[in-house]
Amino acid sequence: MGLKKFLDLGKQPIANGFLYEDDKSSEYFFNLGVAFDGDTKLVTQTEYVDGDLMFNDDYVYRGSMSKTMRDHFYSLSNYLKLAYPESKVLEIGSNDGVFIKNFNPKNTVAVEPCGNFAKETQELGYNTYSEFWTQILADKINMEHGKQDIIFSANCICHIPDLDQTFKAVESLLSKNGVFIFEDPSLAEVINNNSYDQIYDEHPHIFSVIALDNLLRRNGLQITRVENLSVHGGSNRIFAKRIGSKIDKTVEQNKAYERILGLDDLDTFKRFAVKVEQSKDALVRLLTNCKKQDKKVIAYGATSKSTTVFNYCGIGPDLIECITDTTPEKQGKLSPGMHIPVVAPGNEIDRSVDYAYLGAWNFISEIKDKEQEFINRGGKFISHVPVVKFI
Ligand code: DWN
Repeated sequence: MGLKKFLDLGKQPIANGFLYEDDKSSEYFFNLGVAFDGDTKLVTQTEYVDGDLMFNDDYVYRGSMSKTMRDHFYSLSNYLKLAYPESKVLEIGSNDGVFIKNFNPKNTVAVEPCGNFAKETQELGYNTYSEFWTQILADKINMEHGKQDIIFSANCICHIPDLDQTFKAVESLLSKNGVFIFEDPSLAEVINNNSYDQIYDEHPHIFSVIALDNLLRRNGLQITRVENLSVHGGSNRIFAKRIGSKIDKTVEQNKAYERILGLDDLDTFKRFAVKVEQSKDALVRLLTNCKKQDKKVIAYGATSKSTTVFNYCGIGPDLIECITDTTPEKQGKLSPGMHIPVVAPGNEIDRSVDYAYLGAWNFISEIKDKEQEFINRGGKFISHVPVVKFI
């Protein structure tokens, strides 16, 4: 059956390519098409962006910027230390160390292609390889540090175009009873929430458990457990081991649920594409009405996700005045493609703001807790997930 394109999100920039005024003329764009592979059931992009354009020494996304994610990785680390004591731990895509910092550097290896973040963990004493994950790197780590008992990766495996090479390299570096644990956004939740904004250059694939098991199995691994997580709008934590290991019931439960949703069927994605277009129309209509009523609208969280939404919907500074974001590396720059100014948030949302579009809708509880004053004075959030609405 091969690859069938079902969605066109148009011309898109590098999702984390925040830029200065002077850089506008050299901004890079690509066509964001999304397809279904009838053979493996993988949802993937029609064109992959070169890794060096996205993950380099200027990378700006810091995993440690939200309390939700700091807590998430802290509790996972505690669990892993108890469940797999004395293990050698390798992390693929260690970012600013938000996960690996919970471990003793002695028994860890970190892999992070973005040099700015690799330097941070290296300086803290963690063996950090500032390279992309490849078989060559896995062989080098094997020579220098030996086989690994836990290979962990959060929000990174779905960033890598070549999954066969990725999984083969993992399999080659795992110790005999080693476990590969990785978490990424769940395709089931993307379909349930109409969260098409999970798709951008850095996410060449959105994984179902069905597709992952097909891909892992042809590379000597199989899924042994699946945990459904609430983070990042709904993610799956996949536990994989060598073929022949014990499989628990969560694997078949998740696959059965995905079959009910139709994640193994192209028609499901064709229906999703129609809903995505309806979401775009509704969001533009709502923001245009706000503008007509002279309301001040900002965005909250200069996310990769909002890059997809703003560029797909054609939302620029005429509809959204600015974006607030806590990440120092994004502040003072313009958002990719649509060039909305990114500013540092004050202690609370400015009193002149009527509405705040939630670029970081995945952190809604944390944000609501912080922004009680805005809510109490009648300020409203806007989200397109799962449907366009005021909150
Ligand atoms: O996989 C990826 C995920 C995990 O993170 C990457 N490819 C890139 C990135 O995607 P994102 O930018 O959509 O992620 P977040 O975690 O939704 O980004 C939240 C943004 O919002 C950060 O820039 C921090 C900011 N923020 C804020 O300004 N105030 C977040 C919170 C909670 C806040 O209160």
